[in-house]
Amino acid sequence: MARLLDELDLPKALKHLTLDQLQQVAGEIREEIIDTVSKTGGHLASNLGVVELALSIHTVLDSPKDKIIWDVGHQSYAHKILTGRLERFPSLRQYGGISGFPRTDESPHDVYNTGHASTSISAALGIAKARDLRREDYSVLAVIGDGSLTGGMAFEALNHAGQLGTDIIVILNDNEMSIARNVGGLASYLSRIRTEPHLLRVRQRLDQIIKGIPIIGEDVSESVRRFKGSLKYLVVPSMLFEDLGFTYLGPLDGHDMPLLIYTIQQAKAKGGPVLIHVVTKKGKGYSPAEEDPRAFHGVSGFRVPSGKILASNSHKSMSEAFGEALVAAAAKDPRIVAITAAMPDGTGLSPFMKKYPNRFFDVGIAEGHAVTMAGGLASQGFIPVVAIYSTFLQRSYDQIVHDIALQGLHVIFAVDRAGLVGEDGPTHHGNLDIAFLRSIPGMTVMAPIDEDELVAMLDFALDMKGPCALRYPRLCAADKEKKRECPPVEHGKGVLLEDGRDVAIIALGSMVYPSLDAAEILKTEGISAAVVNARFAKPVDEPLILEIAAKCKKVLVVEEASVVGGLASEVADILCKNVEWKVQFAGLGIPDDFVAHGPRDVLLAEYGLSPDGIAKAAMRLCKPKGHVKSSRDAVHQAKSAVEGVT
Ligand SMILES: Cc1ncc(C[n+]2csc(CCOP(=O)(O)OP(=O)(O)O)c2C)c(N)n1
Repeated sequence: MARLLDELDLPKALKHLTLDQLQQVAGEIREEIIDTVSKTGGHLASNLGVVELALSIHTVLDSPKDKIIWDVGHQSYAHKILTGRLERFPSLRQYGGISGFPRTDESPHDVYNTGHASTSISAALGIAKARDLRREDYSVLAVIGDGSLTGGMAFEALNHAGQLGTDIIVILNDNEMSIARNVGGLASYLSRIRTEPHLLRVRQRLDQIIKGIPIIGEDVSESVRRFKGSLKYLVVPSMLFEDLGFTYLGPLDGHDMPLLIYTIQQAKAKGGPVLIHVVTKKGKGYSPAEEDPRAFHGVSGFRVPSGKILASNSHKSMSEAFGEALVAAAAKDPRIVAITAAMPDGTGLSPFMKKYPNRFFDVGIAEGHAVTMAGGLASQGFIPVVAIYSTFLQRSYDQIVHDIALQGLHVIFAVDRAGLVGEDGPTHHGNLDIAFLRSIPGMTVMAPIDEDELVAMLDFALDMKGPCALRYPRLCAADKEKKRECPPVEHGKGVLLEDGRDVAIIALGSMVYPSLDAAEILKTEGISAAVVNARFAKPVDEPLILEIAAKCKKVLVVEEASVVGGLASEVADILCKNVEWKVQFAGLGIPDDFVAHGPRDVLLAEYGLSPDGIAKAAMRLCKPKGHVKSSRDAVHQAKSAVEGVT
């Protein structure tokens, strides 16, 4: 049977559908999402939970004239399907395909790029004020999850919106989950609202009212006029949101489209800041995801009938190795405590959480608070280990500077997902950490080449004084037969792995094994390459660099990080200070640009951060004017395996 989804002129046509037709479209969208994400990977459970919500919003609003902002944006798949991207949907998160997050350059219906949590209300408020200043007339609506509402910025925006009093609709999508179960006083507060008997009665009364009115179009507007007085049934006085200056409507069943459509209409008619609290089921409509929304929050591929998740890689991840090592260290030292900002699974801290619940803190999506809380613990003699993805650590820059480094506090930052993360794309790549951490006085920055070195570096960091960051990607596995010994870690000391005459490759962290492979390729070209494992991005091993540069006269620095402010710039500084040798130098890293989404190995190859690319860069140094023979084209070689999803 032909799908309605293929026939309708969306999103406009939604306004003319019956409830049965809307429900049919909801089912078709769910199937499309499940089918696609099973192949491409992505944020399955969050998206299945908001299908009715997206349909209801687009039924009432008139996008792109009306502006819809999806917080984090990981739940925007139904919105994408409804706004002209059905055909391209199978290319979700693929290289050259559509993004897994809203992108203004992808569609006029995506009015604001998102990817990091808790930004939607601020952005919506800015857009609403722009509308007011120009005396224009459109609705602005932000959808934010209960997890993302734990981020401080969301509260800052709620606080300000209440003061400004402008027309803005915030839909709080409450599914009781962040990635893991949502945490904190706010989560308990929402849970109380959901279950309060008085409110249950209000909802029953409201259901009766809604059942009596037609679903959409003019009829609803008419009903809204008739039921203007009924708004009081939706308003619960003296609540947090009311006190902040919002009209609060809810809590509502977020899968009940007539109720949602009616309430969004009501919110539009009411004006001022309105918060609609909807309760949804994460993973709705696909039982494996309903049963385990945590596992299906972000998945690689899976088999649709059974729900069996296909492992993206059999190697132990760096995150797991870190988590296990921290548990072992904590057994020996009771001062060790661990902090995550809503990512216990992704950062590998779940075993620590289970083993040492009293020494483990999930602070919610609150990276700034996580860091300063670590500072407080460190000031009292504890050794906090804060595990945060590189991209989200950007949120806590001032806290690292002001609350940790300035006071010389011993806090360890486990900077996971450093470098290119793959399919999640530019909002999630972690290529700036070296640049922003290196510039902080007193900071030590290390990058391990594999799990063994990560464990050795963690032990070293735990014994150190002062702030220290370890940065690593999720996977950094070397084939067993290629695996290098891990000599003891010494502060600011690198390791010469391969001696050579013609060119020195100074590699950091994840780029060390590819550089060793590059040295093999170079051998076949008759070039003898030295390979240094830099280990430290700060302090850098100046004596070793000078020694190897003096010998080879050509230096190539390779790092999976931005070339601006990275290790290469530090090495260039060192070499410049020693002008008596004429050293030829090149840096290979991530260019000064935002990197698109796609498989990590494809992206790395695109920037020359593959064995072949590194070898080519080294050859360019050695044979600057000559023809550089390519052993193979790494971009086309790269597999398109799906990497992890945050
Ligand atoms: C600043 C920041 N920290 C962490 C994350 C990782 N992250 C992505 S989605 C998510 C949970 C969001 O929960 P919620 O808003 O309730 O949405 P749900 O997936 O439950 O619908 C987290 C922690 C992020 N995107 N941004």
